[in-house]
Amino acid sequence: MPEQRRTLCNRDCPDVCEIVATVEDGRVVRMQGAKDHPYTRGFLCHRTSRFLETQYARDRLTTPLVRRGGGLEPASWDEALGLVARELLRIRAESGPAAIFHYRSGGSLGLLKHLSDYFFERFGPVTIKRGDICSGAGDRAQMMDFGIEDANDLEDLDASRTIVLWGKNAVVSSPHLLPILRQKRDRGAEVILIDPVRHRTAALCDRVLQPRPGGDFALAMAVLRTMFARGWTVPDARDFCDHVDALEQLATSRTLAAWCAEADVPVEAAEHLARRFGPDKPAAILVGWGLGRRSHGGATIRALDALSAVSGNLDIPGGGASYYFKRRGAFDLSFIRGEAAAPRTVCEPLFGPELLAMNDPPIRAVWITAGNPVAMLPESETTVRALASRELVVVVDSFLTDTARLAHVVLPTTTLLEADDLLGAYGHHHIGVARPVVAPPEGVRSDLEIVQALAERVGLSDVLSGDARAWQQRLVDPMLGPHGVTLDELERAPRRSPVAPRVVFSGRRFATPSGKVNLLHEAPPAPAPAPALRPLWLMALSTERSQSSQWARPEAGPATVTVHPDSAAGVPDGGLARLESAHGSLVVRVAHDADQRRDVALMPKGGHLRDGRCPNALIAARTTDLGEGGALYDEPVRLLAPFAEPGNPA
Ligand SMILES: Nc1nc2c(c(=O)[nH]1)N[C@H]1C(S)=C(S)[C@@H](COP(=O)(O)OP(=O)(O)OC[C@H]3O[C@@H](n4cnc5c(=O)[nH]c(N)nc54)[C@H](O)[C@@H]3O)O[C@H]1N2
Ligand SMILES: Nc1nc2c(c(=O)[nH]1)N[C@H]1C(S)=C(S)[C@@H](COP(=O)(O)OP(=O)(O)OC[C@H]3O[C@@H](n4cnc5c(=O)[nH]c(N)nc54)[C@H](O)[C@@H]3O)O[C@H]1N2
Ligand code: SF4
Ligand SMILES: [Mo]
Repeated sequence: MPEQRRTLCNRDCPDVCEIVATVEDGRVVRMQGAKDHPYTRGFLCHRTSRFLETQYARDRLTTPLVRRGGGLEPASWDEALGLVARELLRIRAESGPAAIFHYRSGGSLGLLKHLSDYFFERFGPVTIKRGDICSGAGDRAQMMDFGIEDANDLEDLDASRTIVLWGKNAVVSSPHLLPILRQKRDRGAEVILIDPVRHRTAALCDRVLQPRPGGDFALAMAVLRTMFARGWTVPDARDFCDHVDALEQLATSRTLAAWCAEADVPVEAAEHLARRFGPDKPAAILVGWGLGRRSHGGATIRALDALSAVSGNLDIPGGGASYYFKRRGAFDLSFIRGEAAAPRTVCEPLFGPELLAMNDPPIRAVWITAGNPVAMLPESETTVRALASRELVVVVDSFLTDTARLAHVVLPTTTLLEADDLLGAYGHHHIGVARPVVAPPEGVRSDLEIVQALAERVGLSDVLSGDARAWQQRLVDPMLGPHGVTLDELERAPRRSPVAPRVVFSGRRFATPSGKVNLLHEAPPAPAPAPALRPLWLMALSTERSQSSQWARPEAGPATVTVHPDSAAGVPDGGLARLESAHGSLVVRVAHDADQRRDVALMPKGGHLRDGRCPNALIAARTTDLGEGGALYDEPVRLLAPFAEPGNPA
């Protein structure tokens, strides 16, 4: 008899959907979105709709692998974990725990994944990562400005007259926002997209601006200048913001035309925005994640925060500068000290270069879980060199990724259909429990079971004892207990977090040292045009076909690079070319798109290095101005006909 079982999607995605899985004879035969979940609304995205091919893929790992001679060979758990425990104990004894690096990324957003951090903190504390490849700049920007980072309820958009998608491709990266946007638009809200890239989300917007990449700071200043000039900022801004005068000075230090030229948008567009944030408020900014991934991404997001604040939109219903829903806010993780305890940290976007350079002691062992740094962090070849030269690399994953291929030990783990975990979303305020809808295949263990088995072998079994449910209880009770919310209740159905605000800054309370918004008042350098030699900015962006490096279906052949026809270096639509940066080159297939800017080359993120499809093979490791994020979209590239390269006939 087929049976329907529910769980939550644990992928690194703002939506955290509720999945209804149909299970027959212990096998999932169908996945659908829950109809009664307020955000899932009965549908799943492209990548997760096709997840069963991944779940039952022939190349899924179901046994540990250990490197013998040159290759990775199947081994028992006892052998694999015995080896890892011995080596970790030896390295810790010889060089101290700082010689061990624990790296965890966002393969699963389950809260219990933090227990891997906890184990290594108790075993060490060991070296951990700092900064954040994804959102480091934006996180830091909002913390500086507001002292906390959280977002208004999506329902609060009911009150918005304008919704600005500032650098956000909802169709691809957050599809469950679409029904909400459509509904608000039907009710009269104007939806404005500001993105250098023309993408499918544009079809759903009333206005689309395509500024210069990194031109958003200038655009925000153009809007602010107009608002100051017309008296559209709120008169009591000084009561709740520091540095209003300095911000006004900055915004008025250049003409409207000059700011707009720097942003590469028409003056009329800036004036329209000023009106929407001023007399026509409320205007909500849904701040995307992409615009922060630039050298001055922190300053850009601070400029949007400032615009929201002095225009009087930040603290009112229908306003806000919403970037990140505080997904961990409902759970107690205070027993993990993280950076406060770590002897040393590795900056995530500089993973490869820092690993190679670290001394005293050098990093000798790396444990990687829920991440694929070779494919997803910049400078893939440096990451490869860094990992290939360590004594011990352990990777916990379900597949033999570009990273796992370099490991000495690979430990097979559970998928999203097998997860037993807690989840909060970074795109809405619902929280809940992911329940395994099927048991993992024989030979596969959860991250928790893996670190527990390791803990037993290194004399720390008491530290991690307790099953998944006991740990869930431990994370839930301290925070939700006082609100009368229990784990049992969360198991029955996801619900809105009782600790989430509806309008974060209503009451104008800020957690900054002065209690006021800390307005930015200095300009970063203007975005430079791409150099003449390599005139295109490489933007490797989310595609609906993959979750970062996890593809719904494996893709073969050269990756597609989309450019304006005038920027194709004479390569015809559909033709092959070489895409070259200062770091390397890839053979790609060129697609023409006359709707794109002439200064960008677009490519899907997440391509695999071994298939020659990895954009990070071309991208230098560099950080953002704030928060040690990855400045991933600031790499200049050019297209060359492939036969232009000697020894490489097309
Ligand atoms: N299908 C799919 N969905 C995903 C993911 C995936 O890999 N595939 N990844 C997930 C992850 S890891 C995350 S962090 C989230 C968010 O995933 P992101 O990929 O960050 O999603 P968006 O913020 O929607 O898209 C980034 C947008 O920022 C724009 N952008 C880049 N530079 C600039 C700029 O200078 N100015 C402006 N205005 N815009 C700019 C890009 O053109 C792009 O449209 O979504 C998740 N959702
Ligand atoms: N050039 C370029 N690079 C980028 C980006 C970009 O836009 N352009 N985007 C960046 C962003 S936003 C992000 S968030 C990062 C993402 O970078 P990563 O987090 O490294 O991305 P994934 O490819 O999703 O890797 C996650 C791995 O976790 C595994 N996994 C899934 N579930 C589990 C689990 O429960 N346990 C364990 N142990 N493993 C699991 C998956 O099989 C997968 O191999 O990449 C960044 N890299
Ligand atoms: S990846 Fe995102 S949109 Fe897709 S099912 Fe999971 S939570 Fe929903
Ligand atoms: Mo991300």
